[in-house]
Amino acid sequence: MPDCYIALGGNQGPVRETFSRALERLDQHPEISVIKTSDWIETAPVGDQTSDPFLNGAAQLSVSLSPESLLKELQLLETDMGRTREVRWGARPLDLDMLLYDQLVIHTENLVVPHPACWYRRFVLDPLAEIAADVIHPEKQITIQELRQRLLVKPFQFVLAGLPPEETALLIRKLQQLYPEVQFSSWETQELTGSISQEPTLIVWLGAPTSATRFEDLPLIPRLDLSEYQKNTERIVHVLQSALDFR
Ligand code: A4P
Ligand code: MG
Repeated sequence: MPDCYIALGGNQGPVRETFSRALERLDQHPEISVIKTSDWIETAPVGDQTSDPFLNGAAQLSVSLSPESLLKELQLLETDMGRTREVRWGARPLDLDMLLYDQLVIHTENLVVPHPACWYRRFVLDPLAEIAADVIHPEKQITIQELRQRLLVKPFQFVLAGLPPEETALLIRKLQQLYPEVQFSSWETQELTGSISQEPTLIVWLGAPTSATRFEDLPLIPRLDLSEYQKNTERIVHVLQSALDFR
């Protein structure tokens, strides 16, 4: 039966109890077995929609449902545990994200697998690495343990790509003030001066229409397409915050 990994998150109500109830419910489903669970870790909230700390964890499931049917089950369970969806990224008793489904790569309107943020978020990778250290991420082609280890290398090298030089410089100045310990640079400038000394931890591609760099030209492992959020500094800050740590 296919092996699937899910992330559990929540920051409203008795979250530990909600996690236990949710896992019990999943295990009772005739087409789902809960194989393994991680420890639950307390994490600082990423994003400004809520200020309460989260509990995060991961679980391994063995399922005979299709990915789409499993997503429906997860969403039904979120709703049954009191989840409403007025505010995206708002406080929630339970968030269930599908991280991996065997080695499948799915990009449909309702479902993206592997979960697009699972490879750079510490609050996802830390619990996932406990139960799936040697599992390969089918898009990045390295293991979960290796994805986590990459984020621990200091200094954290955060590279911006795909914006005009003056916009990149402005953005770097803003970000540097918020995160003095991070090394920021521009992909395009580094290429010109040949100053790439260490592999970037993350390369965020912001894809301006005039961009000389195409997303596909960037190295597979650290590249992240944030072109959807081009002018949204907040979104870039969230990515960085979630990649740095979870305290
Ligand atoms: N969707 C697509 N792919 C998937 C997938 N692989 N798994 C679609 C689950 N859902 C998937 O999700 C929005 C839509 O994503 C769904 O309709 C589904 O069709 P949602 O769960 O309704 O909304 P959301 O969770 O508010 O949004 P999203 O983008 O999933 O938020 P995130 O990325 O889960 O972030 N801070 C800490 N410390 N810990 C957290 O767990 N979580 C968030 C939410 C913010 N800050 C956090 C945490
Ligand atoms: Mg979610």
